[in-house]
Amino acid sequence: MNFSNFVGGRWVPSASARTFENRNPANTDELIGTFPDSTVADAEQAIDAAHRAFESWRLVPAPKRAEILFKAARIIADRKEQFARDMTREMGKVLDETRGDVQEAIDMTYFLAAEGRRLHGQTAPSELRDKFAMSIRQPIGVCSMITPWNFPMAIPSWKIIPALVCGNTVVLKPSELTPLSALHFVTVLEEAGVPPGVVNMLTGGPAVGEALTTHPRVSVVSFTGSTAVGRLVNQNAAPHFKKVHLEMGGKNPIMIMDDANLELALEGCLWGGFGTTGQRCTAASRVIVHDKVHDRFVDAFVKRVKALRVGDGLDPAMQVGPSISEKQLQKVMSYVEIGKQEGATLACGGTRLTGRAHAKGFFHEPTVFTGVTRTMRIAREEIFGPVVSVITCGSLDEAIEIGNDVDYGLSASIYTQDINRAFRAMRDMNTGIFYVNAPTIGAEVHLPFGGTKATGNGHREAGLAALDVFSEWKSVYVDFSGKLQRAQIDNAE
Ligand code: UN1
Repeated sequence: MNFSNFVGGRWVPSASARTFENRNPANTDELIGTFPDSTVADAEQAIDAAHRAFESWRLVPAPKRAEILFKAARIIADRKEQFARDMTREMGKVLDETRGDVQEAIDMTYFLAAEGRRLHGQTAPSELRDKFAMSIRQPIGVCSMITPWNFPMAIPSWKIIPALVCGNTVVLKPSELTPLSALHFVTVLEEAGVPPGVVNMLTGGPAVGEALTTHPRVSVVSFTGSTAVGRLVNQNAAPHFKKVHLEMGGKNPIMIMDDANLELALEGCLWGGFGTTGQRCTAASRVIVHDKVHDRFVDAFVKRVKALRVGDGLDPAMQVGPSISEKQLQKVMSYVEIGKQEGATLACGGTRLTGRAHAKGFFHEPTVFTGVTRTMRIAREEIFGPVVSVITCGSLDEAIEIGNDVDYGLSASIYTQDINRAFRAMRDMNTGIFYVNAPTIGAEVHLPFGGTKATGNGHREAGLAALDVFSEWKSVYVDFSGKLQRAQIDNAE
């Protein structure tokens, strides 16, 4: 199947006529489709279309914009199963998880579409007589969005829906590894009645990304991906003072105290560490365990990790899918080597799976390193694969210190029965998301999502915080006194 770009309300090939292939990471014999390998000229056309559409879309009453989005949510809900299956085929994660990904897009669409009847500003008394004061949100213009492959429908929804409800227009470049799920989402928006040019999508590589982050007509750039690329995005966008939202890496710890419910902690570490094959920015890639329970925890954890079933995500018996690509798998394998060389103990896993069921995909054994120290690269760098590093600690203070001692600050969690410890950790972990007695993954759509330090640049998506990325405040003063009144002067005593 040959898929197209969506520009100005029409499905069109790239002007280059070049395409690239999208293949199933669980079985590379399966071609999902070919997609346009777009050029800078294609990106310019999409930006122009979005720029033209902005003038009319911004004037559509927000509740009307919202009606279209509600309809889109209903259509996605109707097609959830098909979209989930296609997502597993192109991305690899197991069906339960791709259903969750589609559900997250539905939830986000309902949640933020409802803002069409709110988009609250403030009214405040004026310091002057016969004068009215208020603030309102205004749309900004063309928003470009660069989205990753690990949440191929959810993350485009996190960006597109708040942008649209606020009255902006969109140019989306999804990851080249998962364009089909983004295309499904955009197709639904078209079907629901989003007018031509309001949402545009084009597939392609870094040249398109560069155009979307440098073009003078783009006002907002929202990017989710690696910290290295996020830095480039920020630099590209700086000369024109674009508003930039960045959501980047993580090295998220689960802290297990000596009073923890160990069975619960085990389940959390399995899900947080190996769910989505460890390919979440929120993945629990570090487990910091109190030394009093360390051995007991590790024994049970390793047993359970060895029992995880790795394979094609369409098979309901499987719990862990493939890595997304050969390149990503190579990265995982190189970190396994790094861990060994650094002197960590390989407690289980560590090898690519190449048997008959795995030979055509990018499968790797779920891997646990123990005896990891906080200075090791496997304890500090984002691996984005099925590798968990276990570190010991002697106290809550030490766990928090180790937990915070990385460049990233996305998510963290603690397992303890002691409410005082839980609250101290909640206060002292320098992250954007924190969990008590739950793993580091599992954020819900109606709360802000994002992180501190090298994870982000101070913005949040999801929750009402998403509106702040895609709107600007306008403060409005209406003087109905009929005379010149000077603030700070005419009302001074
Ligand atoms: C990501 O980690 O890349 O909180 C996104 C979660 C999901 C979203 C994760 N709702 O785990």
